[in-house]
Amino acid sequence: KVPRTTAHALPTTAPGSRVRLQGWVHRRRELATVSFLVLRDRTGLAQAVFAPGTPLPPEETPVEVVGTATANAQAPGGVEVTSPVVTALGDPADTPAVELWRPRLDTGLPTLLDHAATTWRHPRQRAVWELAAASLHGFRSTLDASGFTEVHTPKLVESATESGANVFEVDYFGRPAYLAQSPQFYKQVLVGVFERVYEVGPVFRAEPHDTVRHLAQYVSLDVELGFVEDHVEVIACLRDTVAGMVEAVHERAGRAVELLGLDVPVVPEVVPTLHFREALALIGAPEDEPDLAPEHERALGAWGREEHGSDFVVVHGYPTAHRAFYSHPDPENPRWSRSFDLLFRGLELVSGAQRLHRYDDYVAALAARGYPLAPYASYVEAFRRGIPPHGGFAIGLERWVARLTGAANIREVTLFPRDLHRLAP
Ligand code: AMO
Repeated sequence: KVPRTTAHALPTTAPGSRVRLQGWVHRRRELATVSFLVLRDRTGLAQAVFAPGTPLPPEETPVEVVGTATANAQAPGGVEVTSPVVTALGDPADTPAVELWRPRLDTGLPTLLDHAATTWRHPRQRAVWELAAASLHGFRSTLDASGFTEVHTPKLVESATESGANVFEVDYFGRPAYLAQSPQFYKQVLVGVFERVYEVGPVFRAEPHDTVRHLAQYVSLDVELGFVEDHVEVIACLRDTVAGMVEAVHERAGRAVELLGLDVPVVPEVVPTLHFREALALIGAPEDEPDLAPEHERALGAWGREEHGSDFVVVHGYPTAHRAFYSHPDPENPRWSRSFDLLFRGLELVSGAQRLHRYDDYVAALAARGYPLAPYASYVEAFRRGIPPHGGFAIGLERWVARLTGAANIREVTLFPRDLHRLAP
């Protein structure tokens, strides 16, 4: 059998040698004197030249092309396939779905999502997933290099971690269970086993509102580390992790960056950081504001850019009463917590905190919020088994990619988004 090659490798093939390529019919061009078939595979585009009138499969049909590598300055990469034989390897793609994204990706988002099986083949769209994959590689390799262990925790759980409001209930062998909103409890408990852990996995939020930044299922990049002094150490770990993600985007997704014309951010050595109180004062919001609203985040993003040339801003010290019960209060002034958010280009990308780590503090924190202890029993019990001071954070992968690419809607950078209205494809 003729050895298989790829579009990327074709230009390095010795002229005159026999080649075999597999991919999709990207373009057919039928002229009076010659027909061209541009084949697309995972590595790029390659051109095959046919005698006029040769029947060619419709665009987007998976095909095999066998022929002779021949130099031609006009072909992509300077080499094309001549005397080719083309064989369809699957059913031809149905024309209407394909036409949705040809020649431009200018169809409405719901239609693009309805036909994700073909619309996501667009090179610009595939570039988006390459950015996500490269970022994940950077996330993992940075943490691996710092002694973290990757873990996987259950997604079917017995209690809500991030307040009960937006949790999906499921039937678990006749009793109620929930889809995990976060690996929060497990990652904390596992600090007691591994000291440093991270998890990449889906989390579920029954978000009742239609917004451009919320999904009902997203990929959470969770980190937790033990033996920390305070949240400042956790923020330093976050800074290095995001810097590692950026580095991997340059190293592994350079083609995607170029194709999309992206302005990849630089993560400053020291990210501009404000206490929650300072942040409110800076943007002129009332002192008793419980949280930052989206317009506050945008204003802080603009401040970071204008005053510090940074796409990133850390806000720490959110009011204890309005953060998750596991957040560690500031020992100097317990009204504020040792929690933080990282804003990226004016949008919350990360939440994190130093956590409580003593059993009695958990019992008190739950009681202070009027939560019953029972649903949290197995989690809270773990703090009687020797959990050191610790903290961590979670990065929303889709939010990261949305901000990186400038996508107006998080669904544009989610392969198969789940939201209030969408459960298929
Ligand atoms: P939080 O709930 O703030 O924190 O989530 C962390 C990050 O996840 C992303 N995110 C979302 N992305 C898409 N759709 C959603 N519905 C959505 N909700 C959140 C955001 C957000 O910053 N357990 C804590 C983390 C921790 O303290 O370690 C938590 O889950 O980018």
